[in-house]
Amino acid sequence: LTPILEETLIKRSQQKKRTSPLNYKERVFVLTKSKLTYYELRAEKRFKKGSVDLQRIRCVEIVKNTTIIPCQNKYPFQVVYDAITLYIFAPSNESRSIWVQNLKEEIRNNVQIAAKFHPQFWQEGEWLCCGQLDKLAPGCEGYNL
Ligand code: 4IP
Ligand code: ZN
Repeated sequence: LTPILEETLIKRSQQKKRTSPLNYKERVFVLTKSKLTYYELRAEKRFKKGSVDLQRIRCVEIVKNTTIIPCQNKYPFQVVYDAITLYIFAPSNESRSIWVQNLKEEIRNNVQIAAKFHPQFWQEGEWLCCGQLDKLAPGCEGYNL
């Protein structure tokens, strides 16, 4: 499948387990018609680290940042799927806009688009936007595709 977009971005660990570390990794992100996949680049070779089926995505939106971002890229956006929020950091506002725009376009016809989302980060056990302490707490702002 020909890629729609391809760029080196930074991602925050998704912390799928309670014990998962919080860290930031540079990854090559590739968007196709069916998947968002990220690879580690080592010795000029790509190693697949993860992939999200576009059909499972419920929300893609920029993150309104109110804190210091501890990685080089300062333009965050979020990809919400299943019960997980994947935070990705773009190097510029323009790059972020392109990713958000293209992802939104590809998920347009998804059945499970969110009605609400969290506009700020989940950090240190709370949603910075609304102060809710449950990672699965319903979104606090209306979502528009
Ligand atoms: C890993 O930390 C990486 O950040 C993984 O990212 C991440 O997986 C892991 O989170 C996290 O534990 P270490 O490299 O220090 O082990 P990547 O896959 O890009 O290398 P995700 O799920 O974010 O891809 P958990 O929650 O999956 O363990
Ligand atoms: Zn919130």
